[in-house]
Amino acid sequence: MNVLILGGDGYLGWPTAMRFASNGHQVTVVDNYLKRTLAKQNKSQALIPTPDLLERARIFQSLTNHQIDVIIEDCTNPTALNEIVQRCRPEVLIHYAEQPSGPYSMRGFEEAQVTFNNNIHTTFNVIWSVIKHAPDCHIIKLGTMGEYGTPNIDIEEGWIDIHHRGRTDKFLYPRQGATLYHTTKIMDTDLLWFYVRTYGLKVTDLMQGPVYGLITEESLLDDRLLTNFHYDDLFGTVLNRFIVQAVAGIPLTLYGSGGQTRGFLNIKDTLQCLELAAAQPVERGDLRILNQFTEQFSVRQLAEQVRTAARSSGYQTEIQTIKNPRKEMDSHYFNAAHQGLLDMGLKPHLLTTEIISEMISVIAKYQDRIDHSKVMPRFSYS
Ligand code: USQ
Repeated sequence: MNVLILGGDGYLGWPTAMRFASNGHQVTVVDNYLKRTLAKQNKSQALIPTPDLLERARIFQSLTNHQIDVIIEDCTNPTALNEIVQRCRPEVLIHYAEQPSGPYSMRGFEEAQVTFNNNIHTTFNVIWSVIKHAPDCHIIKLGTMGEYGTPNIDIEEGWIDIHHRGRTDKFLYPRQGATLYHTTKIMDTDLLWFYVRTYGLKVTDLMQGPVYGLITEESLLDDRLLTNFHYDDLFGTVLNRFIVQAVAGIPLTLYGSGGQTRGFLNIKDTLQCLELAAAQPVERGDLRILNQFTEQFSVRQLAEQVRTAARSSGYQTEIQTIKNPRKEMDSHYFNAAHQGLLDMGLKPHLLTTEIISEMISVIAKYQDRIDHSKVMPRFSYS
């Protein structure tokens, strides 16, 4: 397949590019280094030094003979994106090119504006470039479980039947994000659904939970192929943060009561999900929504699991409850369906002491680079 990956420099984009190239697909990645730039501006650089995309593609090719074409471009520029899609004529377009941090999007006007402009304009441009130049292309869009929020009822997989005054219809499941970032993802889904209905696009929207991990089959070839791994308060996801904290001897930062429950998955399973979605495309005029996680935990359960694993690896880890810097429910009902990807063939890598210990051993190699000043929340909007 001819696969175009937008956001190919990111935490998920680069491992996805390597996986699709390893599987023999023709892969082009596009990125404008927005995340690297924001991370630098916010003193939130990744733990592991990662060469730029051109260099990583060169290293990957020298080790595997698989080519990844790199384009440095801003997807909010419609002319540029149009040209790329016209030239590549992708059969699959994977859209990761978004500002991915909830806390960053809540920091102030400028951060909100960057998030809003980047995410909404990129999705809009993706839609129009596909309509114009590759109408049969399957768009795979990374959404988030946070689009649903934490409602006091079961979360379905994208859709819900509503019975009202004796009549029934099917609608998008109600959504309510807890940050502007999550809200932009809701707006993306609305845009995609509108254009699927009116122009017959082919779209899979993946509602992904927080991802953890950094090891993939391809990263094992060379540490320079490891992903951009963040552990700071803005760009680090919770389990990745806890593991870095354990290695650095910092008590695990449990926000509030720690009852926040989410659906989590290993980065290895993100790659599997993308492979499955691409191999099983939808028909024109279909919006398929899949809930992309493998198991749900409260953050307190996660902290306890990390503490146990870290202690077995010789780290004297403690858990510290701190005032929640975010505005979110930290004690709530959460029960989300996630059968779709399992039915498509997903074989989950569940969270075990071994998986945490494996992560600890990679992170320990870089422990001198852990900057303690980036770990505690640097601002609050609660
Ligand atoms: N949390 C802590 N301690 C920490 C960091 C986080 O208790 O040190 C808590 C947060 O308060 C939150 C939960 O852990 O309740 C998850 O936080 P997170 O930073 O791992 O995840 P979140 O901000 O929701 O965003 C991440 C990704 C985002 C993705 C989302 C999926 O950054 O791109 O869309 O996970 S989901 O959470 O399902 O919306």
